[in-house]
Amino acid sequence: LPWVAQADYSDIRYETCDGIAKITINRPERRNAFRPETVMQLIDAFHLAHRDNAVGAIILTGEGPDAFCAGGDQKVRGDDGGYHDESGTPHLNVLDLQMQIRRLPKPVVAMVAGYAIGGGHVLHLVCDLSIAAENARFGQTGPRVGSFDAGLGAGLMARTIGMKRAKEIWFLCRQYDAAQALDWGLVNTVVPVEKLEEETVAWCQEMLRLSPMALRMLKAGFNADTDGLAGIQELAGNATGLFYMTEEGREGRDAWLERRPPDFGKYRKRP
Ligand code: 2NE
Repeated sequence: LPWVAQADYSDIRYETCDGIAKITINRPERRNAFRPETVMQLIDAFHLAHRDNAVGAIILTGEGPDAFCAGGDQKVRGDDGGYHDESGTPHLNVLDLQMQIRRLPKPVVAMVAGYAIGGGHVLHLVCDLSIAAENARFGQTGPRVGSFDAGLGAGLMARTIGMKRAKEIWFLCRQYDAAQALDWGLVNTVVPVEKLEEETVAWCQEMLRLSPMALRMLKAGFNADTDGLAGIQELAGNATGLFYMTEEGREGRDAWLERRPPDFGKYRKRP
């Protein structure tokens, strides 16, 4: 697609075209590992895609054929409980990014070539769909490099592929190829690397032809139990939005504005 750059970032690219936003982690010299600045820029770009009425589907990917993302940048990991940004402040905020992807009411598709490892593997996991190239390799390394994601990284993985497989991935820190990932239901499809973007865009275009409200409600519904009350809140907020579009919902507002008692008696008590 003729992508159009929409913002200027150091660590990522944010582009749009025909209703699709593409967010690319652009640190190929570090296998697209993220540092605090990368995560802040990703949060900013996802916010742009969220707010853009013209965007109906979002692709998350990494620059180049070698890596989707190799997780947290171990070269800026400090001794004081975080990854250091350029000012020396320890933080990472990648868990905020994970939740942002889940709460964002539009489908997010991971487009994975090469390594999706560590925190990078969790990023593809939290996306709604994952399209993998034949050269994709998946895995966690936390227990080897002195880290872990016992939140969505563990729990959502178990819900996605089953408890035994999720424990194997985390407890053994092996790498898995694209065929294995497909067999386990960790990705939706596998295509040759040169077809990866074409296929991912085709999936996005297929979703763009469907009802955005239906997709929004379904995404909130799929996430609701895993996200607990916050997940129900997302689903409930969408339901309130739909209720506001009904005559019954408007009657309450209008009655209050007109300083009269509301007349809800005229609305059906549906079976
Ligand atoms: C990804 C992998 C398997 C690729 O291997 P290979 O052989 O293709 O490349 P190589 O030579 O290892 O890496 C290429 C360059 O990228 C850097 C490397 O250091 C190297 O640069 P030079 O040293 O030659 O200049 N690079 C790769 N990954 C990096 C990283 N994560 N941080 C900084 N630089 C990195 C192989 O590179 C690999 O195993 N990478 C490490 C994967 C890893 O352990 N990630 C962190 C997991 S912990 C995490 O992400 C996390 C979490 O557990 C909880 C919360 C938040 C984050």
